[in-house]
Amino acid sequence: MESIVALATPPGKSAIAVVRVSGKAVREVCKAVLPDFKMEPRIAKLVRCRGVACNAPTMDNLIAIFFPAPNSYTGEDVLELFPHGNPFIVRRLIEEICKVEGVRLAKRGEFTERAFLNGKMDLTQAEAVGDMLSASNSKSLSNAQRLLSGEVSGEIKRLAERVKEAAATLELEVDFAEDVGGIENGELRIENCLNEILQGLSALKKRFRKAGNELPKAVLFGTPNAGKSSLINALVKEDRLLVNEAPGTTRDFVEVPLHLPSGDILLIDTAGLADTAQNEIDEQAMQKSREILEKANLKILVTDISTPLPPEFEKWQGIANITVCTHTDIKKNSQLSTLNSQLKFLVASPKNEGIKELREALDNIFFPKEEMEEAWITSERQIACIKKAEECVLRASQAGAVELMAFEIRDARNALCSIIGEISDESVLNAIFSSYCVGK
Ligand SMILES: Nc1nc2c(ncn2[C@@H]2O[C@H](COP(=O)(O)OP(=O)(O)OP(=O)(O)O)[C@@H](O)[C@H]2O)c(=O)[nH]1
Ligand SMILES: [Mg+2]
Repeated sequence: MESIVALATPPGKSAIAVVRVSGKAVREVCKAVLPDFKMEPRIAKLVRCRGVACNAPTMDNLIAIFFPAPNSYTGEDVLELFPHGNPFIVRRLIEEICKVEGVRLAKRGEFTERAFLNGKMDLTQAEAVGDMLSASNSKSLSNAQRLLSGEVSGEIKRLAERVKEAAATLELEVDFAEDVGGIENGELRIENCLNEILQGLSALKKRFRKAGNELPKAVLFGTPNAGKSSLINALVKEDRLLVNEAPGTTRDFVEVPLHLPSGDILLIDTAGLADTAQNEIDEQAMQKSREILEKANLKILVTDISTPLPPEFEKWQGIANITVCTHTDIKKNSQLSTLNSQLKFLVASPKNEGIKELREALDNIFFPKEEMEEAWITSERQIACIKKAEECVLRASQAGAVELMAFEIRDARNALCSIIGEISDESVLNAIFSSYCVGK
């Protein structure tokens, strides 16, 4: 098998970059580009990297770590190099490495694919690597770690084992039936066994939660000049958005990431809404605001409490999840008592008043602190296999003929084994690993 090389960090300038090499040619690579490297296993060494092509004695001084097979990420010899994060150095380094015979650029996810093929992890764990890279809050991260540690694959293996036992029980029943000259299907002990498996599968099916690659959206809406953009600036602690005393400052909706203690969300600023539009652009801007509001995970009504409430206020409160009253530094208006929203916050954005409390509330709303009892399953592929296994077991339990039953049980086991990759076909592996980045 060819050896592979790739940049494991994002392209571009950075303090350091990480270049990974995996495969049999690692020793040759070291000879070619790191002439002074002694290749002591798992010890980071600062070494000279030779600039072969331009005849320079040194291209960079970098940190190198050698992980001999099988104790490496891929299970093969692995070399990890940490050059300066200069795209020119990185490109040259990779070019030099590719000149070594038997080395080529890695495909997307190929390091993890090799880890799977070499038995370093099963397929549910390999898929969890993707979750680890995309988790944007502490709960998804902790779930990805649980999947990576093999929590779900352990359960799948136990169920697959039960299905295997069911098949063995079925054989015994058949032998017994032949000995005593036939038994009623209803009397087969296998029924209990299948019911137990069905319960297990149905419980697993309920644990599906799509791993959201998109950040949850909180959309701010309200009248022009209510203080929506100022509020976002205060929340993200940066003058990120244009703020002005003239109404109608924000036209297009703008997305701003907000980093909360338990995870990231997107704040979306919108053009102010009014009963009637002043002109066509106004109308288009408001239409955009309404459209984006439809897609919100949380609708935040922003209202200037120092001015009379707008006529649409009651209607807006009906659709809002929380209400934020701005301008409380100017006048804490008696209108406050007419706000019936349970979730109501008072802020004065330019003075940063009430902002900390609102951040904490958003953190609790988006990332409630409930305990996670079981790791949830994030892969649609795994759920499809669980459903298939369930259908097979159901058909087995309803099959009259024993041969048919045995056939369905075998299919159920195959479906379970394909979840963890004990059975896998190339197209499934391609679909999984090609979604990863190069170098992972
Ligand atoms: N005193 C005070 N002024 C505020 C507060 N919030 C916003 N402002 C001011 O109100 C004006 C309008 O604020 P913006 O944040 O631009 O309001 P907006 O809702 O984004 O307005 P549009 O983009 O036009 O819809 C600016 O002059 C802000 O400085 C507040 O809590 N207290
Ligand atoms: Mg604005």
